[in-house]
Amino acid sequence: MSDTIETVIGRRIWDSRGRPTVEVEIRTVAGASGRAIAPAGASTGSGEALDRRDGGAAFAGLDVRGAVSSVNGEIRDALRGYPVEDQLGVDRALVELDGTGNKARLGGNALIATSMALAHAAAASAGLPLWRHLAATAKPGPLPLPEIQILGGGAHAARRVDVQDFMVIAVGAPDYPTALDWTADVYRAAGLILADAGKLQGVADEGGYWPAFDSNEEALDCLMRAIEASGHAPGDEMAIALDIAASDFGRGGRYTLARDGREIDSDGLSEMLLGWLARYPVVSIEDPLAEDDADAFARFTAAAPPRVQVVGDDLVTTNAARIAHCASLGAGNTALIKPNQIGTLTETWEALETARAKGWGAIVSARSGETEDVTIVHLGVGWGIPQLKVGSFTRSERMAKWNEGLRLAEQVPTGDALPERSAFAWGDS
Ligand code: 2PG
Ligand code: MG
Repeated sequence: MSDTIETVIGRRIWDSRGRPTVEVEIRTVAGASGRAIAPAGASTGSGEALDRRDGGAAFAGLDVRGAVSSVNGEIRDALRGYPVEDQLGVDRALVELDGTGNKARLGGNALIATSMALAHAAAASAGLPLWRHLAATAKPGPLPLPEIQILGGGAHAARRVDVQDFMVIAVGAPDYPTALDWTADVYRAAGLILADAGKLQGVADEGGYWPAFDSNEEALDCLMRAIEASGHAPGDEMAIALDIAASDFGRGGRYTLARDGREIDSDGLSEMLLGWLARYPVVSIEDPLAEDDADAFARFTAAAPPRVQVVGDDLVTTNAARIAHCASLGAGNTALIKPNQIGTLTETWEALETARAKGWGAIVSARSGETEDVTIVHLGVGWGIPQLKVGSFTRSERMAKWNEGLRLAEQVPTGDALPERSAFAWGDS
């Protein structure tokens, strides 16, 4: 007989920005339990499931007592007695119980923590690691290729530079541990370069250096110098990835570049970014245009060199219908997959499957507000998602995830191997 949900416990805990967040623990009748924590974005897309906050004076209105009460009330009452392995049924029940289009009533944070906790509880009940339990619906992949932040800007660093994430991808690394080793080299080199130049301001929300630069290009040049100083060949071994997060500084086809002190239109922004793609070894660029600028996004995708993957984050918000729509426009060729953008694991899976059916690449991603929760690493491995984006190479909420990958490498049949080149939406770099 199958194991069933005995109880659901909501708990108010704290994230990496020192803000309250929702943890959910699910216990089964047979004595298994699973736990998961909702992350939180800062540069959120308008199509995301609502991260429900209390408002009011406490913690700048960001408390989550309402969402936690919903878990300990309505959600607990609705889920008691469900078979623990019925992820689809439970996720459907959660969506119906909420009853809104964007999970606003119960809260996307309450729902995703519950949905992920169920997967953990089901894995525990079956005596399996989470990645193996998830792999029931997919071929467990190799370890995903890390995309790691070196410099942080945009909404994560008080807009010191416009671009949000300056990252590296160890495209030439033979395996997952080596990709981390090489990134550690670049991270260290960047720190020394910034300190020498007197340009180190602190660390941004995801742990990347927060540089005191006066232009986006200065940040790109610093990243290039760090790659060179690390001894890993720019382009062949260590490539650049950018998250422009353009929805944060543009709307209605107008973009304000705070650091460069000018306003430009969609074509102007595209031209500037295409110039960077021509001058620097970039293989991935995320949200180059704003979420309300899908036609320009499509023109940019067509104009970008074939070696560059064009990633939709705010544009598609882990939403199968939005991914299908953007694919039909040719806006982007890779989906960022963030479970809390959509609110349940089942809908996250649907977004991934839609991306795959459309021939898109996929990157599973953390948020800028994170915790010790490592569920997304198991999703990456269990569902065979070829890339993983977690933030920088410092701070425990980030390292917990990179380190979980090292542990999973000991368990998966493919060991520490990385995906074949054909798994990426970029060509030869
Ligand atoms: C993004 C994420 C992670 P946030 O834009 O891709 O870098 O940021 O969680 O703030 O949306
Ligand atoms: Mg993004």
